[in-house]
Amino acid sequence: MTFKSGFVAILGRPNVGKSTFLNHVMGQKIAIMSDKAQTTRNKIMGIYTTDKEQIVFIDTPGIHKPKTALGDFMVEAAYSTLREVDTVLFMVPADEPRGKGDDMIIERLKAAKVPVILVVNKIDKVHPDQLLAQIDDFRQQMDFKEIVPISALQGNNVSRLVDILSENLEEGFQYFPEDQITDHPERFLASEMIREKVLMLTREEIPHSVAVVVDSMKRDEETDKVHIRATIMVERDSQRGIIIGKGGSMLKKIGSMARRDIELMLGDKVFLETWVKVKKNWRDKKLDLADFGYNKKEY
Ligand SMILES: Nc1nc2c(ncn2[C@@H]2O[C@H](COP(=O)(O)OP(=O)(O)OP(=O)(O)O)[C@@H](O)[C@H]2O)c(=O)[nH]1
Ligand SMILES: [Mg+2]
Repeated sequence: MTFKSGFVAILGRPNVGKSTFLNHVMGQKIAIMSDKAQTTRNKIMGIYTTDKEQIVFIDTPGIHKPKTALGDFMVEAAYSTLREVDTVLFMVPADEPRGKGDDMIIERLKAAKVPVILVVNKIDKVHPDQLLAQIDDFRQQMDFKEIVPISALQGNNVSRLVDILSENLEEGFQYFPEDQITDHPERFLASEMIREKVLMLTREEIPHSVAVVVDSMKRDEETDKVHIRATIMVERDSQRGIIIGKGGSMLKKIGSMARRDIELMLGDKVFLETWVKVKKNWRDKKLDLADFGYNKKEY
């Protein structure tokens, strides 16, 4: 039997459920998720391997009209996958009409000449009639290889979509060892899990203004725990106050929720130490962006 493999990008507007889909397929949290738009900021691989195939999914930042250098980085990172993959999953929500953002993406997809599967997500939120109208509308915009309605949250039809991808794979290498699930190191995943808790617990401009950097991560022989030191970057003093909270209560909550997730990922006890630092307007400063993991060379 020949081994088959391929690269598949997941593209779409912010908040449509791309990372939720990736995590459902992988059966674990690789990409953080939230109800805030623009949660994902880097390309993140989810490497799905069986004894006969390897599908390398690439989760991408939601495509939007960028207003900062960070936004530019995110959108370019998403579009850069068009040059790297065999198939694109273009994800749209079932419960929102096609908008300018979708049209912009469709133009780029047409130009890229990569097979595109339309994935209509969040079908749990609509009546079947609305789903059919949505499919009809998108079908008229471009030629899709397939159209697959799913609920990434509840898992409906997700395995059907993976089957369709499998059927279309071509003979190829096993690019990654079978036990490798992503391309990012554990310290990146740890920093993301801390950022996810900030997104979960804060509102308005704070989720967008936060970056998290893991300064060190090493096993402490005395306590037999992984000791992680991380810094939460914000853009203003007032944001620093909110993240720390009354008597440090907010930071404590962020830390203990993140620690539980990181322990689950590492399968190890963790001691997490968090600091909050102000870096004025870091989202528009090239050097800061690179320091915080948003480096163009590392798409
Ligand atoms: N009801 C419902 N909600 C969903 C579904 N899939 C995702 N969501 C919710 O939609 C929100 C956004 O999910 P994400 O997976 O973070 O979306 P994303 O497309 O990765 O967003 P960005 O990273 O910002 O581009 C979260 O609150 C999810 O729980 C679904 O099938 N049904
Ligand atoms: Mg995402």
